[in-house]
Amino acid sequence: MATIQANAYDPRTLHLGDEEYLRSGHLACPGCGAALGMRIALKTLGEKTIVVIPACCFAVCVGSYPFSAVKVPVMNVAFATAAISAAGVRAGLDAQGQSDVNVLAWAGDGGTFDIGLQALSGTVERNDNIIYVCYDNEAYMNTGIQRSSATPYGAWTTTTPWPFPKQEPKKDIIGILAEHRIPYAATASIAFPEDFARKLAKAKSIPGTKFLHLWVACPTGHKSEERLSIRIARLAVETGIFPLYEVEYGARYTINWEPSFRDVKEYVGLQGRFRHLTEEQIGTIRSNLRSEWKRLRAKVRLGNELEQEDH
Ligand SMILES: Cc1ncc(C[n+]2csc(CCOP(=O)(O)OP(=O)(O)O)c2C)c(N)n1
Ligand SMILES: [Mg+2]
Repeated sequence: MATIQANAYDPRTLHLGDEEYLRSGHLACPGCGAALGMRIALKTLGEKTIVVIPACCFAVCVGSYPFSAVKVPVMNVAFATAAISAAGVRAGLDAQGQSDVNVLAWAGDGGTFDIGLQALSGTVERNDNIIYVCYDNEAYMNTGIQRSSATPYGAWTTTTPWPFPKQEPKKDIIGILAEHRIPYAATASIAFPEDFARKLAKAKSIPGTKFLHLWVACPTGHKSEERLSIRIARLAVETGIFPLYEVEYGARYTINWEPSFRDVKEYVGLQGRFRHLTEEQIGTIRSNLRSEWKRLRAKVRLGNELEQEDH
């Protein structure tokens, strides 16, 4: 039965090994959450992995040919094509009988929520056997911090400058993918590496398309201190702004971490992109958060009901 497995994982169970697949000397900014995410992802998936990266910060982080900061093969592809390019790599590997090689699409929020969504939708609909990780820094960071549909309400970006911060809420990407009846979709955070690693390992074991939505801190774009990246990522979860949960076949929802619901002021207060927010706007974030959690808990209940009816 799909019950809430609140705070279900044990941090002591994380054994990722000593092997590093993301070398020091990569070109990520100090405090970059995506670099930490890639480090954890490759340690979990291992050397039999091919990474497909569209235009995004990470295409830069890896370095330019003939150099690479990543120890496994990397393919750089056009902005909108992460999912279908990864599916193509998968098809080639399968044709060669190399079905034990993981194909990891690693794309930003702009390349996933916006420009790559159509290709991703097609890949999920065909259920191509890839792991897709969207590292979400909540804007088009590589080209100078432009708003994406993953940018949260109230955030400053260069295209939502003060006094006109973003007015629209963040797009519910997991909801969209769940409605495709994707075998596995989950959110994850760099501040919860055990949970992220477990989800990657689970994704690896399931055939078909798997989607992970990884929240990452971005000191450059969020106007935050580099040393606070993990604290901010943790607060995104603990305030309830970024819930950790997973969905199987679009129906079975499981909340993986029950937050302490710390006040959102703690989270926004550490990021310059929210510095202009009024009390009223912070109140709007609080009430949006409450209604999002109601929706999420309703989805968990619906999943439970459907499962009980099936038995
Ligand atoms: C078709 C196309 N349009 C625009 C660009 C320019 N471009 C390169 S990276 C990027 C931003 C990507 O944003 P996101 O996917 O969120 O990744 P991030 O840079 O934040 O890591 C843009 C707009 C491009 N390379 N190709
Ligand atoms: Mg981005």
